[in-house]
Amino acid sequence: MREIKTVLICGFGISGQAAAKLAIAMGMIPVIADERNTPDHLKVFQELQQKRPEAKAFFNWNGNTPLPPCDLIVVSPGIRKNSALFIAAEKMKNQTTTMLSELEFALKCLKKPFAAITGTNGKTTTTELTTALLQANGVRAESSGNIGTALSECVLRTFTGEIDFLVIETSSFQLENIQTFPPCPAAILNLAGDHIDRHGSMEEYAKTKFRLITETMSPENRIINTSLLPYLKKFLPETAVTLFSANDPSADLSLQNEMICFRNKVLLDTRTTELHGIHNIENMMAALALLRAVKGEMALFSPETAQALRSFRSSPHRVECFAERNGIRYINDSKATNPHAVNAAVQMYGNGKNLHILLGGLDKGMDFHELEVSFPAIRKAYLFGSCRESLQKTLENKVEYELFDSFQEAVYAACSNALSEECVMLSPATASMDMFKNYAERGDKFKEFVLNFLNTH
Ligand code: UMA
Repeated sequence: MREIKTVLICGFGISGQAAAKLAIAMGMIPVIADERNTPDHLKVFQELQQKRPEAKAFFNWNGNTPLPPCDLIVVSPGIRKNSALFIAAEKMKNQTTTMLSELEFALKCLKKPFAAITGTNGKTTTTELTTALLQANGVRAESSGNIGTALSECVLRTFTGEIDFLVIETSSFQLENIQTFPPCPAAILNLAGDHIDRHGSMEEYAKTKFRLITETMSPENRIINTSLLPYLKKFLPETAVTLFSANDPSADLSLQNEMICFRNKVLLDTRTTELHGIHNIENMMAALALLRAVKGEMALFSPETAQALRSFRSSPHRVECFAERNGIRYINDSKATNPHAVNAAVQMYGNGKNLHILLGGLDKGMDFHELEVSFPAIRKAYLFGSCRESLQKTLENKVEYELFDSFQEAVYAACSNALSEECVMLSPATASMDMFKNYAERGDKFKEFVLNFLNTH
């Protein structure tokens, strides 16, 4: 990177705080702008100032205070292009001041190899699984990015020699401001309607995700699900890729008689793993394709790989069956923030009309009609959150439903109505931020309310 003295960091959440620490480690002076001011912001900023007294912060920034000149602008992923902060930062761009997303800034500072994963659903599981497979094959790998630890934070840890390889979960928000993603083993898992409010259309959203795959990469490094071939044809025609699919027997990684195969050679009996459902089989295939890209084909067949796949458990909040009482199963799928993810969970647990499903949250402008394939499995839907009325319109005359102002009341109602052989499932189809800090807090609250109910009834 050319010599940079001052870096303006827009947004001081997980990404901005990590980017500021990385900037100091790179010898730069961070200047922070954030439209909020919290005790955490102040505490972290004071720690930064101890290391770099020239650091400055503009908290509660509201557009009235001019931002000081800088050599580089680093933007956090949550900052939209139409926000006051983004617009002000963009005006500062000129021949000597460039603008990078936090992810791109961190990538420019990274000197170790890495792989990247994107898609609408399954990113976190595939990222964790790829890391586990690489670790099992002797690579000191770590997961980072949208998964919750900013890439800048992990890049800092590569400086101390703790990590040799990064597996990066990348979101469309993080890819939006990246012009060219550096070539690396990269997988696009699937694409379904999500974040359309931010990207404007499905086509724009897909285009953003496809920034991960470039012409300069080798076919082993370009990994996509067969279902994405129409997008590939549109964005990168005539480009060879590695394909994976549970529904396409001709894909490089395919499913045959419940066995994951690589070009017809059996790799794994899916019944011996703890990851259930077609979506998880495809997550395993993508992780295996990434392992092949990093360590070569032999690694696919190593006993360590098979052992790592069998012992892998996904993290909480992803179709997590956390309680079973009187024949009723309780499933926390708070991570399902779009209809495509809900449909995958319903495919796993739906059996006749057996689901009491909690749906609702923040409206991201998505099309809930995609949920219709799940309707036959729903006994009753419990609608909560700010998008409950748009969900109501989709369900009207098709599925029994009830509207709730309080999340706790919705959970209690589902628990009281469920009978033996049925499931109470939180698989909300949308983001949590209207009522909760994040999907993890929503999932934790769901589990707390269910367990309270079970202990008192
Ligand atoms: N802020 C402003 N002005 C704005 C918007 C935000 O000042 O217009 C400030 C806020 O006051 C806050 C900070 O910016 O202090 C927040 O920045 P941010 O929204 O970029 O969030 P981070 O805390 O940096 O977390 C981000 C990702 N969040 C988003 O993309 C919204 C986290 O993904 C990610 O784990 C983290 O970086 C580390 O890489 C979360 C997410 O919801 C889990 N991702 C979406 C998803 O998975 O669907 C994309």
